Amino acid sequence: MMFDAEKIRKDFPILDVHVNGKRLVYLDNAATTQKPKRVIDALVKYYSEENSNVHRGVHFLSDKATTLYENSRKTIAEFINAGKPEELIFVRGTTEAINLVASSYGEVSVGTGDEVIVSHLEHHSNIVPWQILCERKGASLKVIPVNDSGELDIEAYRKLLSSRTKIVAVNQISNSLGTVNPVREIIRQAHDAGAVVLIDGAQAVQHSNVDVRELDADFYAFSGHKMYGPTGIGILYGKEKLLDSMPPYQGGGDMIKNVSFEKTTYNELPYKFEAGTPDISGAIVLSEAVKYIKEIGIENIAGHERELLEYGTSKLSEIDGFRLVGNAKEKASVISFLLDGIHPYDTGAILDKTGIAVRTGLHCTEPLMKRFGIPGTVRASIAMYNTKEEIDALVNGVIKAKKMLS
Ligand code: 7TS
Repeated sequence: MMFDAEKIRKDFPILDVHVNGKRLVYLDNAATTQKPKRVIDALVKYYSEENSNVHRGVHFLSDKATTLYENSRKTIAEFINAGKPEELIFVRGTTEAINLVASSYGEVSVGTGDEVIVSHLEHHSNIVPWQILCERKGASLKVIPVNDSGELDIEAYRKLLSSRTKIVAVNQISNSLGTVNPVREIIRQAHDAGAVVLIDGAQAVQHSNVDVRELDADFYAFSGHKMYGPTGIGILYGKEKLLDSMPPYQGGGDMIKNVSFEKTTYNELPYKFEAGTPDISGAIVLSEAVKYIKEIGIENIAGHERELLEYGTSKLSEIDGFRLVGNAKEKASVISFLLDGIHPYDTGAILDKTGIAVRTGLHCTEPLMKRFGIPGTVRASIAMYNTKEEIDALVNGVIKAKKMLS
């Protein structure tokens, strides 16, 4: 298929919105992506024709909702090449997925004097749950350092690994800088040391081909809303053997086999980790987003985004006083930058006046910003529906902001 961003744009109703009298240029895709009409329609269809609770009733609609919910699990499992649909747990998002692992797997695997390794590139949601765990267990948190280009120091990582290391948790693609981390290598080395690995794929599944079995990831987490799906739904993938060995994360309906006041027994995977009524509509609609991505082709999406990333980086770099933050050799979809002497928030506010949506600030990566000694960045993040014209608009907006603010 020939990639045609203009054609794709027509699938996203919100891209016709005007902001401050200007056509919206949406470059805040790392925060959340917009939704194609078929995803929106699937949500309306669910509540108009299919709504019921799952795994409960004997009636027609309950059966229908359950089938759609479980089919969705299959579609998403295939998308990341999981071994079995049962290895996918529906959660609220990446944050909840990481908390589940830190809380449940952490409970049985981490003890006093043990170590958990994260990287300096992590989102707060892949730092704080591990800190809480380490505090509770008397374990310590170790950090893989990052170089001036925003790449992980793999040699230093090798030295951090030891028999004390129980868990390594890193992202596949950095939300702040766009660095693509060598996760296959990170996983291999962790396994050699006897540790398990959680990959935060929140910024990876929508930009690159993810194969959890090829990576040999033990856990893999991502959010529906960053991959053209709804908010409130995400996935925790875990190897069956690990998930089976873990205690429940939350107690309630659906996660049990039998309940008595003397002894309760737990349900099998994946239900053991899905207490209570889940986000049924979210789970079903997420598979619609996955089908959409598959039809367009993740390689086509990645190719288009790479072109825009290179074009934007080179155009912006021509601007006097432009400073790119993060120039890793392997990068995806994120241009983080500063203008000399200008606060990122001010640049973002001027861009907003011209209809351009970017994010400014710390991007939930405060330790990383501290490492670079900066108050944050302006971040333009690219999705499949962005165009060269929009990148030109960003470049012109940045030139304008610079003139107005310096
Ligand atoms: N991990 C990474 C790498 C992320 O980029 C984010 C969200 C999360 C975890 C948390 O995901 P959630 O869906 O559970 O909230 N990142 C961003 C961002 O870059 N701007 O806003 C949210």
